[in-house]
Amino acid sequence: MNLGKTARAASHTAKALGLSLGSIMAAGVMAPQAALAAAASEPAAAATADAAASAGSYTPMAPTPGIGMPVDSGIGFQQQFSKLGEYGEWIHNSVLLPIIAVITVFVLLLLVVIVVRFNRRANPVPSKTSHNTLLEVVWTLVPVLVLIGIAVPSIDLLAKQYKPAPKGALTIKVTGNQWFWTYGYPDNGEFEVVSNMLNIPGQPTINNGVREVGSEPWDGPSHLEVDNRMVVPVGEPIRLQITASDVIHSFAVPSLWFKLDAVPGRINEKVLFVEKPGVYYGQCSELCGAKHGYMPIAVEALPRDKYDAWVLTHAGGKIDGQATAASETDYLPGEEPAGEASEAPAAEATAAAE
Ligand SMILES: [Cu+2]
Repeated sequence: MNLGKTARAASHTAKALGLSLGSIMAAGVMAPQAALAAAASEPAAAATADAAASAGSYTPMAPTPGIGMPVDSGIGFQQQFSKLGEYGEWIHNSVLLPIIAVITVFVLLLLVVIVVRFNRRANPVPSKTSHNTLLEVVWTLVPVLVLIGIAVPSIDLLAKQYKPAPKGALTIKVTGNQWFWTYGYPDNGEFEVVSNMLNIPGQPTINNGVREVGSEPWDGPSHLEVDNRMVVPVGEPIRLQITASDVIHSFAVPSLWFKLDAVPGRINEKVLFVEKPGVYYGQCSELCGAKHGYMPIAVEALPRDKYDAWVLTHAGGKIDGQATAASETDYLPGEEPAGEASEAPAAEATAAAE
C-alpha cells in the first residue's frame, strides 16, 4: 500500500471532519498507521475517528486526597487554587483573625479588671465619674480606624471578584437543575455535559442509570463525585455564565473561591480561574428542594492540550478560534482586562492621525 497516498487521503478526511491529524496522533490516541487507516476508511470515518478520539485521548483525572475537597476535622478554608482565593485567605488569616483575636483578648482583660478592681466589696463608696473626654475620643476613633483597615482589602477583594472576563476568554454556561448540573460549551461546538451525582453503594438509588461511586479508579469521595465532570482549561480566565432551569441553585466550589447564584431567567457571570491541574469539588449552595444535597459539582482542570482532547471526545466538539486563548497575564487582579487594554493603541493611532 502506498503510505504517502494514504496519509494524504487520511489528512483530507480528517480535515473534512474538522480534526487535525497531528492533534489526534499527538494526543497518543493510537499508532500513526492505525490512525491513518481509521481516518481513511470511508464512510464510517467520522464515527471511527470520534470513537478513536474518545478511546484513549482522555481519561478522567484521579483527585488528590484532601485537595479540592473537605477534610476530616477541617476548620479553616480549603487550600486555595486561584489568585483571588489566596488573596481572600490572606485577608482572613492575616488581617481579620489577628484583629478579632486582639479585640477579644482586650475586651476579656477589661472585663477581668472590672470584676476584680471595681466590685462592690473593693469600692464601698462608688465613684461618681461619668465622663472622660480623652477616653471617649479614643474609643470612638480606634474602632473607626480598625473598620477602615478592614474595609480597604475587603472592598478591593469584592471589586476584583466581579471584574469581567477579558475578551477571548473561554465561555462555559452552567445551568442548575433539580437536581443536577449541565455544562454548555458554546466556544467548543455547543455540546452540553449533563452531570449527575454517583450513587452510593448500599444506599437508596439517587440517580437511576448512574453508576456507583468507587466503580472507576478516578472516583473521588461519595456525595461529591459525578458521572460527567465539568472540565476546564487550567491557567486561563474562564467566563462562567450561570443560570437555572427551575428554582434558584448556587454554583459553589470552595477551593476555587467561587460561589454564584444560579437564578432562572437570568444569567450571572463571573470569572473562574484555576492555577493548577486537579479535581475540585463543590456543592449546590442554595436550598433547592428535596435532593439539594445530591447535586455536587466536580471541576476537572486540565492543561490546554488535554482539555482540547477532552473536547474532541464529544459529538460536535471542536477547537475553534481559541488559538489566542486569554492567558493568565490578561487577568491579573487589579489590572484592566486585556480587551480594554488592546483598544488603547487604536485610540493613539487615531489621535496621531488628527
Ligand atoms: Cu440546587
